[in-house]
Amino acid sequence: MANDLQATTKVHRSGFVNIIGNPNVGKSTLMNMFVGENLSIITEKSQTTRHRILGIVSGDDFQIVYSDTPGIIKPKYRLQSSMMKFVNTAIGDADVIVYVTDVIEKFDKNIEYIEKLNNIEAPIILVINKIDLTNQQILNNLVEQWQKLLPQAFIYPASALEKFNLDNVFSKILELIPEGPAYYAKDELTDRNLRFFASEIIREKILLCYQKEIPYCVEVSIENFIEDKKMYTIEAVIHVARESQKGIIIGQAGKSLKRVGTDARKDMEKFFDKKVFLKLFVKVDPDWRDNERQLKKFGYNQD
Ligand SMILES: Nc1nc2c(ncn2[C@@H]2O[C@H](COP(=O)(O)OP(=O)(O)OP(=O)(O)O)[C@@H](O)[C@H]2O)c(=O)[nH]1
Ligand SMILES: [Mg+2]
Repeated sequence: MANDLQATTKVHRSGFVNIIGNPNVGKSTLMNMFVGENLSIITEKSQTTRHRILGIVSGDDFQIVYSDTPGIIKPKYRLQSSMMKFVNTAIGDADVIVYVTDVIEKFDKNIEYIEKLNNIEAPIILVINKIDLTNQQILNNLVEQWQKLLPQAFIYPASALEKFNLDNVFSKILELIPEGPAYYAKDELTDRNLRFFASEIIREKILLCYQKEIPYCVEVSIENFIEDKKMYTIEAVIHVARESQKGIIIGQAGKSLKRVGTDARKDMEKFFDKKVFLKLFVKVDPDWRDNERQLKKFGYNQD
């Protein structure tokens, strides 16, 4: 009887925990570690993440809806403006903000954004990431600087890669999210579909295989995704902004494209736990990064 009463009066907490910060500081690594799945692609190149991607973690009495977001940049073309819209929306609808910095970037980089954070109501957890790359003295200094910059933030030095101190960040998040119902079914992991993950896996391989500006001029769309009991047949188009980039993507005797295809297929088979037949095409869409219609098609809404 007493147990029944306890069960019915148990509080349920839920909230949007939005992960924000400059490029390359480890936002996606952090979200993947919290969710326990590789939902977001991770590379050592900045601007790897282009979308807002949800990762959901549920327990009996809580649901945390994480948002991974693109790194904060000053937009130079429309694609980047859309990426920054995702960040701004995430700042606006957060129950808790996890602002990620690392031990490499200057603590006062992007000072305007930090001032913006000082004026919002949502509680802020500041994660100083990659502490595996520094020593205690440098870290103590950094913590001190951040305390001055963001006095209301709860500061946690951590290493997302080495899962150091993440349990304490998680406990703080649980403490800070408000009482509320589950927003998603308890067994849901993300808001994204299989097509999205297929396109991101291909984009990750492009980020890894090509140098300089090439990955930044590329978008991937899934034109066909046929789900069979035994295998997925996926047809994807790699869009480039200029004719000369098409040749680079394909490579000599098609070698580069073949490598992207093989690496992406292997990762997809792991991620989907299915055999995958992947067909890649390359298409020139002149200056797609500034073309509103194209950007909409790729899931970057301007409004
Ligand atoms: N040494 C170390 N490297 C890390 C840590 N966390 C992430 N990294 C590395 O930092 C690089 C960037 O990680 P991401 O998670 O892609 O960073 P991000 O902030 O999501 O980057 P964008 O999406 O480009 O804004 C990758 O090479 C990661 O492996 C960490 O705790 N320690
Ligand atoms: Mg990222």
